[in-house]
Amino acid sequence: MSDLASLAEILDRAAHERVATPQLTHARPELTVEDAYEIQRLSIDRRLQRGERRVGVKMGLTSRAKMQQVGVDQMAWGRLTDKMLIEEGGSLALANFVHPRIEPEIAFLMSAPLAGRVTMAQALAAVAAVAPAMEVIDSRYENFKFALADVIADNSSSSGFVVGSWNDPHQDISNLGVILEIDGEVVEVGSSAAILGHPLRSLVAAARMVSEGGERIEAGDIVLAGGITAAPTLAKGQSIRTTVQNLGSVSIRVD
Ligand code: OOG
Ligand code: MG
Repeated sequence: MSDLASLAEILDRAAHERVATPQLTHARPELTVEDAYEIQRLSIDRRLQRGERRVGVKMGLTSRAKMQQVGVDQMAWGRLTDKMLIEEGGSLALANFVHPRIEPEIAFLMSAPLAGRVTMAQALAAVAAVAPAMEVIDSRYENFKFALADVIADNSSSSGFVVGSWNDPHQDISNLGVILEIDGEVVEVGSSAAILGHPLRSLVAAARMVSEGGERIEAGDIVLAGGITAAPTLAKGQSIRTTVQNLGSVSIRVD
């Protein structure tokens, strides 16, 4: 097994066994961003070999609130599989995660592939629908602490996501109010503008970054644009809801 494949196995096992692992860069400070994306690819390949199906991609660290929370100030992307999808209104079993957090997001459903350098208009033309969404992030690293290469290798912390009703994308989504409620109490407020000034910019960045990784966004893919606010830690018994102005709400329970 190659060196990067053995690091991929460590992360895959940490996710599978729900046991946090030391940051890779502690022992391997020389790991590059390129190495990290290769580790991510190899670790997701292990899941695909177990029968999971790729359903899209997620962008991360596209808002200042998120960058500040985790102390990493560059965008990263990750892969979404069908096993990570939580049914809207459904529940998440805390026992399946290490130390999960939740964040309000906006999801795009793609009607056409998107790759390389594209304009915002080209990106929009490839979108079938837009929805309120939430991502469950669950760093496989101890204390939820990581450097850029660590988090990329760890599929940008992605471990679950839930998508609300799909809406017509031909509307102004540049500055929609967003609230995150836990048990009916508002815990975070923000705007879709927190995502790079406009959520479509995240899709533009995703097209470029995924292409640099040798893949592309496909028709039928779901693309998560990135957390809008800081992400609170989940606890058993909570009811979580995100509402995005004009797009609707999406909710889950924590069991
Ligand atoms: C890194 C992943 C960030 C987002 O939406 O910004 C992310 C993390 O916070 O663990 O998913
Ligand atoms: Mg996210």
